[in-house]
Amino acid sequence: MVSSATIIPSEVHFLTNLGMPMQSLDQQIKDLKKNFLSQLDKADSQDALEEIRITYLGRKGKIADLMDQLKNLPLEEKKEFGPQLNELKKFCEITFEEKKEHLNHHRLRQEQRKKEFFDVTASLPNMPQGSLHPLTQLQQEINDIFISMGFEIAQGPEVENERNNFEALNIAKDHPARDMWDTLWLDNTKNLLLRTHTSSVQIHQMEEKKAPLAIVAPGRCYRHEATDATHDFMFSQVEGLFVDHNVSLSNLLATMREFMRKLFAQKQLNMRVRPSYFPFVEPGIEIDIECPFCNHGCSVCKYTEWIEMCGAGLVHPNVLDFCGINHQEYSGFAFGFGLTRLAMLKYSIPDIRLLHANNVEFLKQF
Ligand code: FA5
Repeated sequence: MVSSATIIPSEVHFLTNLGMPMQSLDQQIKDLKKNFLSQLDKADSQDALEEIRITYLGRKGKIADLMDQLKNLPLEEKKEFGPQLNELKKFCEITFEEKKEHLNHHRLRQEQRKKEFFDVTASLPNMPQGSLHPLTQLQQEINDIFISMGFEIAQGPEVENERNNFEALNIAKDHPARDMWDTLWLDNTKNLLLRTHTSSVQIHQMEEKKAPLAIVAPGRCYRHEATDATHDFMFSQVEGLFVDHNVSLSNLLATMREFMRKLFAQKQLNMRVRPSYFPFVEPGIEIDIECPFCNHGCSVCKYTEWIEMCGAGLVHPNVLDFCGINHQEYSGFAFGFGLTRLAMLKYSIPDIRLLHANNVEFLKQF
């Protein structure tokens, strides 16, 4: 039994009402703070908060109780614990107010939500929606058709060198056929240019993959040309290339026929083949299709009932050899058509320049 006369203040500061020594004040401050925070954390209503306020911060609360007991301490210890208790009180008051504000905010949000009615079945107001550019739409459609026929989609650089754009395609430096492709040169000394056709992708693909090969390469081309309703300085083409044993013109025509049938929604369009000249194919042809928009002539086909579709032919032996493919063993067909011109046909676009004019009114139609 410890009597009050034997108490050494610095060791045991308080007596219970049974005369038992209590924890040191230091420990009580720590415990109080811990319990206060833990109860505050759990409080989820204004009532629970009010209870905590009364228990800890009220006039007869735990902090007030500790303050009371401070009076009985010797001066030295008052000096030590006084500021600590003040700090504890301030800390508890601030933390309490923060929690109160947080709960208030939360309650307001809940009430707000209850008031708001969210109708998941309501239809949206007329919101402006973006869409893919018509050229992109058509390119994706064409890619899908060729993929379904077993072709791979390939790409090549738009900045090319003279070798890939001309020489490898059997168009030597002084070849008169170069006039067919008015070229935008980037750097004459390094022979850099903007590719004039996607046929340069043939060279990359054949040199890289050799034979057999079945690729389709959509992409932008550039020409040093004056523009009008059907000619642009920048336009898109789609190149096709198939190399294997015994490839013939029949394979080319069957591929083109199937492609047209799929593109123009199962319509059986007649094809017309005309001889033509491109240095990188032999023989060279041009393929026309029956106009899909009329029976007896219209403004799209310029009343001829035929529309020029693409340049094509069997890959020239010189081109195969240049790319390291033995022309005695392999043969191939190639075709190249204007994607931009096809988009004009499909969507009845009267002027090619509309396609990159960034005119929202025009683009909204697709
Ligand atoms: C060529 O570019 C050949 N490379 C096509 C080819 C590939 C032939 C494989 C044989 C084998 P051409 O210059 O005709 O050919 O262009 C092909 C298509 O590109 C044209 O039919 C046309 O649709 C489109 N085109 C050409 N110049 C322009 C232009 N300035 N603006 C818009 N489209 C164009």
